[in-house]
Amino acid sequence: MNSLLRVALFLGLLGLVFAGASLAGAAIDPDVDRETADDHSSGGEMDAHATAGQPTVKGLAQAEDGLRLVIDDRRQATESGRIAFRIVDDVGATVRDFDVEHDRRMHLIVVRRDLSGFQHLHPRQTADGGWEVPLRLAAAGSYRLFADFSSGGEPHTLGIDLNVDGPFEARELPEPATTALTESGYEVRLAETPDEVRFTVFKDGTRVRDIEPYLGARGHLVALREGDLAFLHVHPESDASEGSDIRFAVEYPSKGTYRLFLQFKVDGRVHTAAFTREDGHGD
Ligand SMILES: [Cu+2]
Repeated sequence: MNSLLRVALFLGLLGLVFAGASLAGAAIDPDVDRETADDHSSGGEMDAHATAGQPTVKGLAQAEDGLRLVIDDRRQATESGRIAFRIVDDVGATVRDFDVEHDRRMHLIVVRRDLSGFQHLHPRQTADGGWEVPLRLAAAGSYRLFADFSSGGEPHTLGIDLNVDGPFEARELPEPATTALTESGYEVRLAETPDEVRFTVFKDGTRVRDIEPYLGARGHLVALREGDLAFLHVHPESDASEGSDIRFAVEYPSKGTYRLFLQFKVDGRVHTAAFTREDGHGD
């Protein structure tokens, strides 16, 4: 036997050993594969279940579902005290048709990214389909603007940032509390169940019962998640038989810290009460 043949035989044997090993492996692997596949599928089901059970959030994107929020002139927005913006479709054409939602066709929510300086505005539609409204941004910083509207029967909340130059000092988020005072001196108390947030209004220690309709409900609530300013789905409870309570269905999409901005109307004026809530019922 020459050395070349010996090498060839050795390689051949080596090949047989490997083939045998992989055959043995193949005989065992199907079980392993099946187990792995089972794991994956059950994991997938769990994920799908969790996703289906999770309330979705809005307002994290500037463009969604073929619609995009565009600020016409950023400099004008920060310097002239007036903002003009529009919703454009995927070919850049200005969307003109909006549905009435909460009594209006367009709601503009403005808040600095540290969750201070909340504003809720109702812009006027211009002849070209855009929107404009006076906007005063008193302090420097990065602001989040939410255009909340419905078009073609589909509700949308698009978010965009707007920066105001100048020295900026972030405001620390107030501690979680179940009582808040409006600038106008109304005290609002919050009570919460897993499905519902309930607000009761007091003035000088007396319960205020004559709350006027505001935006087609007993109040308006905006709930934002600290950290990414995710905009929560909130539904006013239509049942007004409770008299002075203002109720909403709120589902927290995750654990975390949230800022709730309640607006209600008394004596023809809109009042805002803000609450910090920690660790929603997300699980
Ligand atoms: Cu509004």
